Amino acid sequence: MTGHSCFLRKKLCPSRSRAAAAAMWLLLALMFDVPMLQANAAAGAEAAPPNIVLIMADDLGYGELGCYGQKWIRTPHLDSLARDGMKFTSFYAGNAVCAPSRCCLMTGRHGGHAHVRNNGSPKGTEQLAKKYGWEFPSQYPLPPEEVTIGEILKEQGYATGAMGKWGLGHFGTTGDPARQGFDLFYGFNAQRHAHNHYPKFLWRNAKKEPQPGNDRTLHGETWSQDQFVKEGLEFIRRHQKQPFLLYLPFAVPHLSIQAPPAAVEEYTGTIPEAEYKHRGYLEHPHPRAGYAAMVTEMDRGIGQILKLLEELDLAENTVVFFTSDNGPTYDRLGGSDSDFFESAGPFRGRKGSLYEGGIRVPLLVRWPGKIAGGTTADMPLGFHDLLPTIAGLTGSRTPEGIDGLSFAPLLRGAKDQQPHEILYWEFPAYGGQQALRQGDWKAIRQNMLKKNDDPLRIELYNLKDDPGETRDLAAEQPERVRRMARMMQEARTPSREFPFPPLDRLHEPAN
Ligand SMILES: [Ca+2]
Repeated sequence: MTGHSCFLRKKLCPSRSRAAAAAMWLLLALMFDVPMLQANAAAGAEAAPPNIVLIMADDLGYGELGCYGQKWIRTPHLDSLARDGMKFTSFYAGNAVCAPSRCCLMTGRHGGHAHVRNNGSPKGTEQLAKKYGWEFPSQYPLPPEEVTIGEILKEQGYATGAMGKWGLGHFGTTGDPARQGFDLFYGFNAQRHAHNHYPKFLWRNAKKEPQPGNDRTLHGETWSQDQFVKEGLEFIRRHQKQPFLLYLPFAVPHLSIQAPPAAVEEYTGTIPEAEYKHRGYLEHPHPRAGYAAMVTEMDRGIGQILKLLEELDLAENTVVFFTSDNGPTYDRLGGSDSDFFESAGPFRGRKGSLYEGGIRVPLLVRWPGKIAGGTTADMPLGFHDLLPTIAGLTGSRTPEGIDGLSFAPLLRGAKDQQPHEILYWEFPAYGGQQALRQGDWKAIRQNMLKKNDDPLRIELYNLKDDPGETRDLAAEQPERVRRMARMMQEARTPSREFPFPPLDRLHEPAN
């Protein structure tokens, strides 16, 4: 297991001074031809690098925001981000479930090179749990050599805070948020801890903080998501005079369905409920209303963050991102109802699937005065692009060897944004899947780890003509299938921690 000595081996660049950061930012702003900043430079004013607010929902589908066509669930503040910023219609999560997706987000690597490729805990977690008093098994820790968004901004003199669900390694491991660039972490470290939104405690860095009136049943007094907003507001106030990164990975609308009663009541009269057979997670008396309430209450919290940015006169110099870590839940698990809400929009598949519904997610980006409001971008991009993009916007370094690209030029309205040649995913779970997108074409393999006569069989879809992935064109396009199979293999390196036998065998030298 990784320990403190490992962390010490991690190469951290010396922190640059604030003045140097500002000078670097100014140079970058000039290079990017930002008129207002040029004016500042001409006047000798010191332009400050922008703050970054990176908000992520958990298991929120492509179709669950008003600005993406949602009919039942109200999301007025997130809709305002679309109106005032850029909305992306072909943006992809790093993977089909939480931990591997978050790894891509944090490190700029796609699923074929990411260190974490599945949920779950590594060997030795039980002993560590005893030693540190954890109550929930944690996920595979990010290793020390991975460079995160937190680290590149911390090096630039940013204050860095994360409030919400982490899922990339517990305290005492190399995945500890404090060892991955975050000065302050507040929330759920382990994913299972977040399966109840009225927890008995939340972590403030490595210290447990009791949550008043909560006993981890269906109801409580202190809704964890409101706590994240409260901490986020406090973090912004505390760091308003310096550049900051606020990472807000909410743990909703992931199950269990739990929301403050007043928020649920807003929906009990308008959303009809239906009979269903409950399984998994806690049972809510009004599951559809409760689900909608989780999203709307999160939206209300995001509204408070946006309001504070205005009040402190920080909105103009803050880039706000909103996205989700994977698609919506399936089969009425825990009372969720993705069919009723059309949570995945027009797409096939749900959480856990590499069909579009499991990985295509909303992305909204707002930066007043820099990003034109009400614009839409359809270029295929993904989680691994957020690190280099944030680096591009802030003048931070981009670690070498990552898979992502900066779409900062696209945000600024450039017409010559460099596109990806391919997007790639692999997921050794939910049957075992692999997928690759090239232009409008999508190749996908399913059930690779099940009993399967041909685990390498590829389905081929044209997403432009058939966004719902209903017509498999593989038999009609054998040459394209062969090409894409080759690209799939070239896009990955095998992982010791996350073996994927039918794919790993392809990397072994032929006898
Ligand atoms: Ca998730």
